[in-house]
Amino acid sequence: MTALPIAADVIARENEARAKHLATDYAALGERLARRGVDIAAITKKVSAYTVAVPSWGVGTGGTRFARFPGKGEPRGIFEKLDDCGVTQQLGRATPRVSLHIPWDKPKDPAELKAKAESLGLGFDAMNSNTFQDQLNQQCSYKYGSLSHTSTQTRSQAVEHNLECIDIGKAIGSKALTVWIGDGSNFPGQTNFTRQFERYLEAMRQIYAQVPDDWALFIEHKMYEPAFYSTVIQDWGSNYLAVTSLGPKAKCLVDLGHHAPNANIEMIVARLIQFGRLGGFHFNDSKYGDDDLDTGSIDPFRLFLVFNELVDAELRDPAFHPAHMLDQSHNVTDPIESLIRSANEVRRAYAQALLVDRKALEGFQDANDPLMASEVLKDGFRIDVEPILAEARRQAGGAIDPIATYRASGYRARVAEARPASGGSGSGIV
Ligand code: LRH
Ligand code: MN
Ligand code: MN
Repeated sequence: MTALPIAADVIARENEARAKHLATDYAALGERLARRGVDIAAITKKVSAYTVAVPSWGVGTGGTRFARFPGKGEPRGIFEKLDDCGVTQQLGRATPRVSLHIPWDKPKDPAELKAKAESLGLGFDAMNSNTFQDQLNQQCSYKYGSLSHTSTQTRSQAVEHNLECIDIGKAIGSKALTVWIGDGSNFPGQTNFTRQFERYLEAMRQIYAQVPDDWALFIEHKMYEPAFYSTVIQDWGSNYLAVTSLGPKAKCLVDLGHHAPNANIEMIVARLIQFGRLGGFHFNDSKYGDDDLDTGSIDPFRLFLVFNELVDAELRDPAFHPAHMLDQSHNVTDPIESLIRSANEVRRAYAQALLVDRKALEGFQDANDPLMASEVLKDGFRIDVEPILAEARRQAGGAIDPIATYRASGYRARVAEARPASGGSGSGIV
């Protein structure tokens, strides 16, 4: 068993400096919540159990199509990416699983990869296939599409790639495959919408047939990019049509950044839940498009509203467990810090949603009292739940202030010595 990346005494020292203030703040919040009949320990327990997966590609500095400005000590391969994910989990205690992207993370030996992850206290989340790029020595190009391509040979190649992702996933203990394709068109008339969607569905049926019974097949929609006129699975409507025509293992995946700026995402979430087709999330935040900014950094209220729907659903059906993952691109921050902070934002939204007085809310909704219904909902959002989040980390062996502790640990400087700088120009999300 390899040692965890951050020395235990650094965490202990940093926690000691903050423990007294946390205890005071936690007790004060506990008292405030008790007045409303809420047991803070029960909320803390729920928050502790609430985890979110991190994307392997999130630990490298991202980029735009204009440039990429790499940070120091960037991971050079999946093993180093796992080390960085190990730091995120060790300090934040909210991210115990990693989601792989193939072929970016294709392991030579899946068993070795699994052992490495286990040594860091990590497991694997959904597998992500990639038919939106051409790889070196690839036989057919995806320039004009992949699963919906006009050529049978290209579609077969894309299907085979997805089947390979399932095989790798089986070997490392994953339980889901996420398919996002960039297929679409750039010009009206370039493609026939109907025939293109038929080809996509036919290819997806071949993949679906090979999805193990205890797995889920997530389909991710995205409004545009790289195709700028039309995209095959452009919104939750096409996504819903696809999953319902495939079968019960297929579910819709909602990436928060993949909608038009004013779309009512929380309502989309509610609809998909109601009809049993919400599979999971890619959390991030955005201002203009698929900006992939840190979760909760632009519009934390919207994140809260999404969680309001999730908590509502959880109360109706305790077996409701959609998949949660961060999917964001870190261009100007240390990715480890962004991931820790973003996972905390997800937990914050969850805790705030748990604090909404649902009985009162329902009463005001039924009485057609919009002002009070809105007040009751916002009341959950206004509560500063940070002491709950910090206490959940502390109880789990993490850091009370994970970012300060990360900085104090000197991890980035240490890996910067061991990992030479990677290339800076060009575009890319990894
Ligand atoms: C597409 C996307 C999708 C990919 C990831 C790298 O924009 O959100 O989830 O797999 O980016
Ligand atoms: Mn995504
Ligand atoms: Mn995206």
